[in-house]
Amino acid sequence: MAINYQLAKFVTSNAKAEQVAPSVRPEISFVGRSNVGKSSLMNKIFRRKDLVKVGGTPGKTRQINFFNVGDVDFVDLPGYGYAKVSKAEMDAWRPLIEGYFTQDRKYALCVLLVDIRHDASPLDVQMIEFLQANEIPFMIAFTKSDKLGTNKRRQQVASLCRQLAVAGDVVVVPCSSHSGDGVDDIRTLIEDAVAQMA
Ligand SMILES: Nc1nc2c(ncn2[C@@H]2O[C@H](COP(=O)(O)OP(=O)(O)OP(=O)(O)O)[C@@H](O)[C@H]2O)c(=O)[nH]1
Ligand SMILES: [Mg+2]
Repeated sequence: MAINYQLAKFVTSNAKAEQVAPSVRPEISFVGRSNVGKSSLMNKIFRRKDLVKVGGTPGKTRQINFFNVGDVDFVDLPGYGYAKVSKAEMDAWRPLIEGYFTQDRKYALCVLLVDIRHDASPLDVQMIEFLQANEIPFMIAFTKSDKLGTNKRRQQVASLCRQLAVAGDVVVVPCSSHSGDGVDDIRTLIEDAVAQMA
């Protein structure tokens, strides 16, 4: 099913998981470390410059932000693991993300983002375990691929798959919101996931 991204619009921000409205359409969510490029990838997928707020300062997205695109909802979740904030702020993401993923919702696909340049963090591993334990369908997007050459990119994908202990059936896509690398593949995976829910 093709998604008409021209329809993309902001719906609402929720500061608490309990405030989130019941789910009525398939949802595509974006989760990952602070500054990994979640909001940028959403804009790229939507073919919009700044519908989703992109941060110069990590920790920009601190709420659950909902966007609607016709028959599909998109969810920008707060980034985790940004150390240069207070302890209270540092852990603020946990009840939001865990609260969001343990509701009775139409989880079509979670896009878990990991920076292709860096080692995976223990929180990335925990997030994968959490998604698997809750039976949330997910894929992994290795972001900022424009920052590496072809060989290094391939090496990092292999290395990160080992670090994250991803099984063979988990789809991984190197991508870049700057060059557009991998973005069409992610759009196709989203459309397939939505079609599966019908
Ligand atoms: N080179 C490069 N930079 C990127 C890419 N995607 C995002 N960035 C940059 O990375 C920074 C963070 O991007 P965001 O999209 O705000 O990241 P986020 O994951 O939404 O961050 P939080 O909301 O803080 O969790 C910005 O300065 C972006 O311009 C990419 O594909 N390539
Ligand atoms: Mg963001």
